[in-house]
Amino acid sequence: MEDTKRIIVMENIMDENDRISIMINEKLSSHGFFAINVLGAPGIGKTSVIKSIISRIGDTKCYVVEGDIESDIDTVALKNLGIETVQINTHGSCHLDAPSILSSLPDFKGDNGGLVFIENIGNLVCPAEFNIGEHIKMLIVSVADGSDKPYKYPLAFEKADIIILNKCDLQPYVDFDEEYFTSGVRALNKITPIFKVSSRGQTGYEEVITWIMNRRHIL
Ligand SMILES: Nc1nc2c(ncn2[C@@H]2O[C@H](COP(=O)(O)OP(=O)(O)O)[C@@H](O)[C@H]2O)c(=O)[nH]1
Ligand SMILES: [Mg+2]
Repeated sequence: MEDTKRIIVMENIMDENDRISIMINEKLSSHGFFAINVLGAPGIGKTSVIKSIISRIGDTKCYVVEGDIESDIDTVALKNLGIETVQINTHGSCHLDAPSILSSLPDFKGDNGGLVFIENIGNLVCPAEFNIGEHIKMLIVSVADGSDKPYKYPLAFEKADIIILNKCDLQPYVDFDEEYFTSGVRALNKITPIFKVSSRGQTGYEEVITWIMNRRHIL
């Protein structure tokens, strides 16, 4: 009996989250903004990838919403680069949800469209379960963290619209089995592109930018 009640409550929370997520998505789209939900484990390079993309995106207006359990370290670093950034601290919660994004969005006054990056909490599990108004989910993984992640955390790989394989500069020094990794991804997700980059060496980003800009114009 207790178990049954728990499932119903969870469904209601998800329904409410999805309702707000649709509202956010409509607001973003009506202002010409394309939102990217950036997912990945702690330290995988989410902030580094966001910085690398924004530094190459030219005149396109960009905002970042930074999700962290505590601290504003990434927000301070992004603001120091001149990037407009809003901090959300969840104080323990392992994912961002739609209500927290709704109350943190800029008003977009005077903007003529652009990109919103939402850096989710560092975690490969819960953030994949919650829509937060995004147009696409970008999953960041790294060669330094093992090739078994698609097998262990399938939902994140199933839901990703784009996968960035970061820290490729470290590939000669780690035993990353690329074939095993790719087979694991393809068993879950036949179409999502996998882009190999190094945020340290700033390699591989041209293809990522082209893909994002094309996708932005399709949606
Ligand atoms: N060698 C190497 N280090 C990287 C790369 N990308 C990020 N890092 C380092 O990984 C650490 C975590 O990066 P960060 O972007 O803060 O990860 P986040 O916690 O996912 O946002 C930092 O010390 C970065 O300098 C990369 O492509 N190569
Ligand atoms: Mg970060």
